[in-house]
Amino acid sequence: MQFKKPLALLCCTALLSTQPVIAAHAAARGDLDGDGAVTAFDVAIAKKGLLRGFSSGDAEKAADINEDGKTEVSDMIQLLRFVMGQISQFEVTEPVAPPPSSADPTAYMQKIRESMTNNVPAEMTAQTAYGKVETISYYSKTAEKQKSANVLLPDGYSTSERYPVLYINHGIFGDHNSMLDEGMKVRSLAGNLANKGEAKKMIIVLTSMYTSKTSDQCSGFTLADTLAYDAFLDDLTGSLMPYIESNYAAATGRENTAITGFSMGGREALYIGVSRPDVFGYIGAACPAPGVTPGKDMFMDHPGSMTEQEFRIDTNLPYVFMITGGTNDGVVGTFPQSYHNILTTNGTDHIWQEIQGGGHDGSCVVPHLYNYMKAIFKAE
Ligand code: FER
Repeated sequence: MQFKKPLALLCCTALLSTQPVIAAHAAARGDLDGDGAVTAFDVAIAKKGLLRGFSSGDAEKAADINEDGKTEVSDMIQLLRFVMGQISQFEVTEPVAPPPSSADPTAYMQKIRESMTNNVPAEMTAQTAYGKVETISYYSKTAEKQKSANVLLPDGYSTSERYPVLYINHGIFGDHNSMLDEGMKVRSLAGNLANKGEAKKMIIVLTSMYTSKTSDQCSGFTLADTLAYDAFLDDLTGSLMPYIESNYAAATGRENTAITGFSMGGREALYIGVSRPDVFGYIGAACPAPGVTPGKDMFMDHPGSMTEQEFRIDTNLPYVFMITGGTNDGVVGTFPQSYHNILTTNGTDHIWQEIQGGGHDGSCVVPHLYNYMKAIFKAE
């Protein structure tokens, strides 16, 4: 791909000056001082920025001449050659995909299993003013309308870095705000774990799963509503993920993409993860609700989004596949354990975490997220 000067500007350049000029707008490439022109002054600022850091995000962005998300000496060389008239366009470098991980999921999962705990240290759930929440609106091709999500950016978020992405799904009747509830500790855990260097800095996307052309919210425990939640598979992979990857400094690929959720959100994390192990290298679920496979409970008959035989992963094994269930869950009962049993029967390696006395709430979600966030994006 090449950066082209607008034709009109090219003419002006030729007529009025020998100095290369590009259109003036915020953070135009090469125009580090924002004066509307690319000159030797910009080269000087780039040099200083590379040596001692850039004074503003706009200048740093403008210094990324090849648009690969990093500012390096190679950018300055292109800038210098442009100012000297040796080149008339900036060459753009397509970001290089990270090499596929050679990690062995079975070995990695065993390591995680051995280091897990159900007792989350108190300092890890202490409230912290970590990161920044941005509410986004994206166009869902599946629902044919705008949908919302919350994006939690880590402290010190910078567009010159790339962060792995964890998608977290809410419970039934919830939305993108539900998992910001203090009882779930998403923000505090992510902050404390990152601050202590125990988890990777990551972008966390709190989703709003319900995906329907005709309805905006779940009406109850009905088959139509569960299908609208299942339609999130298409919405997430076809609309939300592309939005996140083109609007945030997101690392891509299954090694950098994780999903989990609570209850209905856990059910969808399982359904989505098992359906698309090529997209999600890390799969989790806390207190997953029934319905991925056929089953019946006090709420409804579930025909199953897939058969028990299909609830397996044979290729593209996840590096972490973690299911958490409490022994005192009055809403989903022993369904989390039944997913564990089906995976065992099907020979799909996974971690089963049972919380003694754990209920349908933070008592399971917090230990799940604590162990999961520590484990994800680290298999190598
Ligand atoms: C069900 C039991 C529980 C069900 C959903 C749930 C749609 C979800 C509970 C939650 O999200 O808290 O049979 O069917």
